[in-house]
Amino acid sequence: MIVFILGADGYIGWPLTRSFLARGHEVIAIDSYFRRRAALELDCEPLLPSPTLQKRMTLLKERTGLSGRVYIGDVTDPEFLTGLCRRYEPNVIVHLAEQRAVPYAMMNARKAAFTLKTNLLSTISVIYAVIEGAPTCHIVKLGSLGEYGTPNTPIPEGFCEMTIHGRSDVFLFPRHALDVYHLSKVMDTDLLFLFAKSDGLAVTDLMQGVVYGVDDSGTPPDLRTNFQYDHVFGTVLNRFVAQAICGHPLTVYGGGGQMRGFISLQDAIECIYLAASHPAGRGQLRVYNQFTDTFSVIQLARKVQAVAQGMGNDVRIQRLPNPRREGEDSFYQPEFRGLRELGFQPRLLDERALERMLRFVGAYKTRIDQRKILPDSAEFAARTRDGESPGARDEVVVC
Ligand code: USQ
Repeated sequence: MIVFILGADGYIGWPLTRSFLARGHEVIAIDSYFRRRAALELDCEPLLPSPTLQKRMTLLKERTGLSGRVYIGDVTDPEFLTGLCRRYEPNVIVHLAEQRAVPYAMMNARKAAFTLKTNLLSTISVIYAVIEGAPTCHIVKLGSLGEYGTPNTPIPEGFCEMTIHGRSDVFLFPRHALDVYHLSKVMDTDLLFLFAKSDGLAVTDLMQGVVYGVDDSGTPPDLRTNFQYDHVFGTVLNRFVAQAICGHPLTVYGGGGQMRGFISLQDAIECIYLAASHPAGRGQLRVYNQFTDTFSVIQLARKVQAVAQGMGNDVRIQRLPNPRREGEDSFYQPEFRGLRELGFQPRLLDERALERMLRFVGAYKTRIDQRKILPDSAEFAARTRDGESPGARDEVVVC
């Protein structure tokens, strides 16, 4: 297959690029370096220094003989992407090139607008690039489980049948995004659904849970993907692991009853690969939920605490005022069938997986900068509903 990976410099994008290349596909790796620049601007640089995408591709070729083409450019520019589609006629476009951090989108109006603009314009640009440059290309789009919110019903994979006054039809399952980032993903899905119907596009929208994990499967250090533990780009489990290693209390927001789906980096790559190699039909928006486990945040913190303590670390858990508006202690039951039917075999988050992460991050302990774990008190207070700062509530240590 000829595969475009948009967002190839990212946490998922780079190992996904390696994975497609290793399986013999032709890869065009595209990135704008937005996350690199934003991390620099916000002083939230990742744990591992990573060479540029161009440099990593060169290193990969030197070490393994595998090689893909790299383009640095902005995929919200339709001419850029359409030009590349006409030139290479890809079979698949994997679209990961979005602003993906909830805290970033919550920082201020400019960043909220940037998130909406980047995510929607990149999606419409992908749609037109396919229509004008590669009409049979399958679009694989990274959506988010958070598009659904936490309804008090099981969450089907994208669609549900409704009967109103005795008449039935199939609809996109109602989405209840609770923040601007997730709302941008809802609107992405609506755009893709529209053009699947109107222009016969083949689309897979992957409703992915929170991704965790490290690039530890024998990858040389300068070819590893990044690992963020900071308060903007770090996702919760990666953050807890870094916190356990450096002796910072695990930062549970609110009561910790927020439920989420989780998936490891390796499994996320496997799922994207499976979806890409089993295309959706023309005119079809196919939706898969993509996660392997569900936990509440406090359950996750307790798991990390137990395993890290077993490895000799002293780990406390701290409840902080929640800087987000999100439901706690909700019913949460997303369905997970489609990817299994394609042959996916999930690896669950068990003690061994946590131990591996802790060991990997532990090797970089001296690089963890504790100042990046939380925003300063004023910024934190500005983000919480009632203006509480981390110091404003007595520290609660739960065991
Ligand atoms: N949380 C804490 N403490 C922390 C960080 C997070 O309690 O130090 C909580 C948050 O309040 C939230 C949960 O952990 O309830 C997950 O937060 P997160 O930052 O790990 O993940 P989230 O903001 O939900 O977004 C991430 C990715 C996003 C992806 C999404 C999948 O950044 O790109 O779409 O996971 S999902 O959450 O299933 O929608």
